[in-house]
Amino acid sequence: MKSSSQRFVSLQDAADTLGVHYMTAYRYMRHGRLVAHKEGGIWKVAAEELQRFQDERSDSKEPPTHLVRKRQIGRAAPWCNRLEACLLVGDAAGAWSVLEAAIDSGREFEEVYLDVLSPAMVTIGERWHAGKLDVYLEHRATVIATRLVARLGAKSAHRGRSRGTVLLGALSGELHSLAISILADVVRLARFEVHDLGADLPSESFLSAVRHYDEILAVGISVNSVESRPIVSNLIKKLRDVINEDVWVFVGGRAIARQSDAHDLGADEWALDARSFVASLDLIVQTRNKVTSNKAIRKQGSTS
Ligand code: B12
Repeated sequence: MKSSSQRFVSLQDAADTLGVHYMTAYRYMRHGRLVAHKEGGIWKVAAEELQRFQDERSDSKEPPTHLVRKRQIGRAAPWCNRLEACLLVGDAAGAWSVLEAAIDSGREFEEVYLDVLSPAMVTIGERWHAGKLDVYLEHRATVIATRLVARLGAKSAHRGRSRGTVLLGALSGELHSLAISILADVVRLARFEVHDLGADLPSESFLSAVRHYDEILAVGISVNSVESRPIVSNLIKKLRDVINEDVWVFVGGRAIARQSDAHDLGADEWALDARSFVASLDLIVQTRNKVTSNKAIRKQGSTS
């Protein structure tokens, strides 16, 4: 609860005080470690809260990011293990009950997608890859997971003003549509309007879709096999002719390991996973809002 006597600083100032990048402070906030609220489109942190965060950090030396992530997944691990067991025996009803129980126990939808369902699929994939699972077991698990995503999407959907339109898809030869659906839902949870074009889409159809929508904020292309890179790079070249300069082109997926891979393909940005993708989209929106309000202030100044 805010009280009028409290002093607030912007998230950027909080990041400077903590000696971290803005995006890091932003992640602290998104993960609930630093409490902030939005005021006039800008994230604000109470001075007291910043002090508490600093004290906590100096008590326990900040763990490296990969440990923080492990700890989060750790919280969801029991659900993830139970879900994986249901997926492996083809128990669709049991799998849904696990997700419902995780939600009832207070797990956020984002956690359910990313720390319960996704790691269960990753482990199943690893075991299949290692030859420890027959391929039909992986296929059956994927079919159930796809149905779970449909149910989760319906349960977590919210109405309200969209913060921007995002188009997601993968090109011909790329079959990993489940990853795109999960990504799409997590981005929707952050109040963006997402058009999920699915996988295995011919480049020309991808371009038609992009032409169809007005005012796109970002286009995201999922790339899981290295062989797809040439057609992705080709598509991005063509995309530049049909989108405005301020539309962001992202690539992600298992065949894109770093930012330089994205730049080599002609994309503007890369995101490792759904959380960092949402963080980047948030930043884009924030920067746009800032520019728009600065313009408005300048306009007001020149007319008064
Ligand atoms: C299910 C599955 C399939 C299904 C897909 C069905 C479907 N409808 O999606 C089927 C059976 C078709 C399949 C086929 C293949 N698969 Co497969 N598959 C998987 C599996 C088990 C799960 C995928 C999944 O949904 N994961 C959960 C999602 C949420 O995680 P994610 O993929 O990492 O996605 C996140 C990020 O990558 C990122 N992201 C993804 N796209 C984008 C896009 C943008 C713009 C951004 C910003 C971020 C982003 O955000 C997502 C959410 O956080 C994975 C195992 C794994 N480790 O994931 C293997 C896996 C992806 N497959 C693999 C392979 C090798 C194959 C095959 C080549 C196997 C074969 N020999 O036939 C074929 C290729 C088919 C093709 N041409 O595309 C490898 C990929 C290896 C690599 N590139 O590193 C994996 C990792 C298995 C393994 N351990 O080896 N597969």
